[in-house]
Amino acid sequence: MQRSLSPHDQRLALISGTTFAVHYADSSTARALLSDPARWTLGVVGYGAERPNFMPSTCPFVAAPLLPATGEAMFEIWISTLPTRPCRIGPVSGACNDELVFGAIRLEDVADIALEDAVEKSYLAIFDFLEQTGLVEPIRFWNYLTAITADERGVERYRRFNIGRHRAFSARLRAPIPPVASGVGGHWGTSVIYFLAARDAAKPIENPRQVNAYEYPPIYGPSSPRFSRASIYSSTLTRTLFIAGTASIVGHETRHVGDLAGQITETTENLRALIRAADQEEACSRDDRWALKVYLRDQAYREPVETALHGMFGTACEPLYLRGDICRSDLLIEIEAVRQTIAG
Ligand code: 3EB
Repeated sequence: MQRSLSPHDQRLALISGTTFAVHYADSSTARALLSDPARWTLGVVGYGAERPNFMPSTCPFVAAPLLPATGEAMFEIWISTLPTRPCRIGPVSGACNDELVFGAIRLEDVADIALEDAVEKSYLAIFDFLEQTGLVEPIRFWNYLTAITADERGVERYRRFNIGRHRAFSARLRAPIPPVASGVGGHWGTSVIYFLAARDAAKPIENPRQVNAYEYPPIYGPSSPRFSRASIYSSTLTRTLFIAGTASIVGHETRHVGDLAGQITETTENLRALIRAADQEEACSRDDRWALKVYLRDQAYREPVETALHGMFGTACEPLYLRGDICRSDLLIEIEAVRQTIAG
């Protein structure tokens, strides 16, 4: 059951049409968003930026180890039209309203701790945080690791990451299907995990063109990657489609190795397939608001991706372009999306 909003909160939510939204913003837009009295902040992620001085110290902030592909510092801002309150439990900090919580943790990613142990410990802390906030259904995880495909004492770091995530999910995740996630490598600062969770669970959507990642064969590592590729989260006023894992994979195999144009086409096909699958579950409206985030192994890939996305989404959508290593070294790009529709 969803809790109903107070008349005041309902009015505020209706002004913006949603109870939450994500904005990808440069510094001046971020400053304006954060000072808007009709909006509260769930959390902010900085790309190529530490906490900016215009941000109140109570505002949850985490610096991602990924740099913007444009050079200029960028911010991912999770806004709420309902009042939020900061939450901090152990090493996890964030903010919540009555239906949604944002949280982030910096990994203890140091040489004398095996990555799988740091990841398992971090996820266990996240599950503790969810229990304490009472918003126990994880909706979306972002896993940003430094040197994601590098070797760590004979085992690739992404494989170690999967082992740790698998252990924690086996112990604590209640849902049979894992939530939507991103696993991307960065080149700067500290590994982080940040997330959204809610009172009510999202409905998983899978890509008919791809093997579910949590059912990958063991050639990709001893523990399969625990994530699903899309889900629909329905809240009081909004229906949100989360899409991830659109890299150039068909079945479970990488396609178009070394061929950027081929990978872009395959990625947009994966996006389309997930949108189709979602729309079979719930009809979409014309008032959709899209937020796209693009990971590029090389910032020179930006122009052709921009052209493809322009063709698909038009000019209404301004993607956030990041330099990020997709977790298989033969994958060149990945696109994730948030689509919000006002519930009828
Ligand atoms: C893939 O589809 C590409 O490990 O959380 C995409 C999204 C990928 C999330 C994760 C990995 C993850 O297998 C990589």
